[in-house]
Amino acid sequence: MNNTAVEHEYGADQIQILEGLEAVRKRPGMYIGSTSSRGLHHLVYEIVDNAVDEALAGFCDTIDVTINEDNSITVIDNGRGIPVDINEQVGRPAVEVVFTTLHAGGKFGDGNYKISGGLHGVGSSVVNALSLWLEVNVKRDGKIYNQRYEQGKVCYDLKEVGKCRKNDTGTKVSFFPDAEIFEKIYFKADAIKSRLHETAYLNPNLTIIFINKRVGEEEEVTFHEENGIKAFISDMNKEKEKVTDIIYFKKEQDGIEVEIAFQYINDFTENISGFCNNIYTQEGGTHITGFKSILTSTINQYARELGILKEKDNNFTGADVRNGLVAVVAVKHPDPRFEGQTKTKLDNPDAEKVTKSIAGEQLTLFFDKNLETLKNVISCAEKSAKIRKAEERTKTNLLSKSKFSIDSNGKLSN
Ligand code: 28F
Repeated sequence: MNNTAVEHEYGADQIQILEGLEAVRKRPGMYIGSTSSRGLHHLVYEIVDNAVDEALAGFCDTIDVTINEDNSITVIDNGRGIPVDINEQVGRPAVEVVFTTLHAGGKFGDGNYKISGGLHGVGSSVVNALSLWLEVNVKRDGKIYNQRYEQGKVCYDLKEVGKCRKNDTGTKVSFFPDAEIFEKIYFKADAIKSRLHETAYLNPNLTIIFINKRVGEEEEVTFHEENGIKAFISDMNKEKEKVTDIIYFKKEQDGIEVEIAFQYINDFTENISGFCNNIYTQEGGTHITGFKSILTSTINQYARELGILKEKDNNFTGADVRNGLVAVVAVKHPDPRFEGQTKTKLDNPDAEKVTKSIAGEQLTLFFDKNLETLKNVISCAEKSAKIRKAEERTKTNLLSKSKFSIDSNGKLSN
């Protein structure tokens, strides 16, 4: 068996494949955002997300993530194992196609992987292209298969390296990032742990084991969060003075699932974290907009019904209503679109519509039955409105007392 990429002979299909991965190495930023430490860690999350997809499909419940002593990464899942049969189109084993073809892996449109993330929609082949070496082991049908790649190139054909019990299945991927590509190749244990913990909150059925084998940093941590995003909120607010209990609901409509947990705390802050298909949407998007707008209108409506807002009063602003709010909004969408600077802003209009519809219904159901909680939420908004109005008055006073004013362009002038 030849063990070097150089000696491998390529057919026309393989050459096309290589050109695909070569494109990834030429412009890595297009596929993983950047070649900074952030992009480096993206490699780990890309592989973990594939394992999470297998869990979402219902075939895997445990994922191991190891930083090895040499700073390589190993991710293991106990799913079905990536198929090893020959792909008819390419004439190569499916697993090889997954690692050597850009966009292979059936992330979209094959029914199986309906709710996978696909932030950059790239997956295993991109990690392979950007790794000095990558090895995959598949346990399937009582056999253990192995293949190795270097800088994306096949080192040897997929080979059987052992036997296992027929019901023992899964995928193991190890890789070492390519220092030619990345500014730094040192993995930060804390960053990985925190992302894995987040993944555990979002997938309550999953157990994720983090192992660090680097000398002097040895540790093993298990993440399993049976209470899902409720536990996420509860942990975030651990040290805070709570104004309400945690309010939680999860519902599906038009093929879109909306899961929301929130709690008010006695703080002049707002903290809303959005996720789509397990991906943190740093720049927000339609799911967040939908939740914010329905929360604002719902609270204003109640405040009027209760006579807390009088006819002459203005509505609470969105910021008033979110004063003290800590929330997680997690949606599952069959075909997510991301936009924005870092492609972390959900763009699907139907996500806004469905979030509004579900949250509107569930908020009303909840507040109708929990008047005390409602009153506490409204008093958070009142506090914010009071401060806001005082600030507005101060501003007006300053302006009228001085010879300055705001001109039609919104600029301070005299
Ligand atoms: C450590 C990282 O990547 N796990 C994965 C699977 C399982 C299947 C799959 C993956 C089928 C043909 C594309 C198995 N059996 N962990 C992982 N587990 N991919 S990735 O299928 C990929 C498609 O080519 C799988 C039946 N269907 C799917």
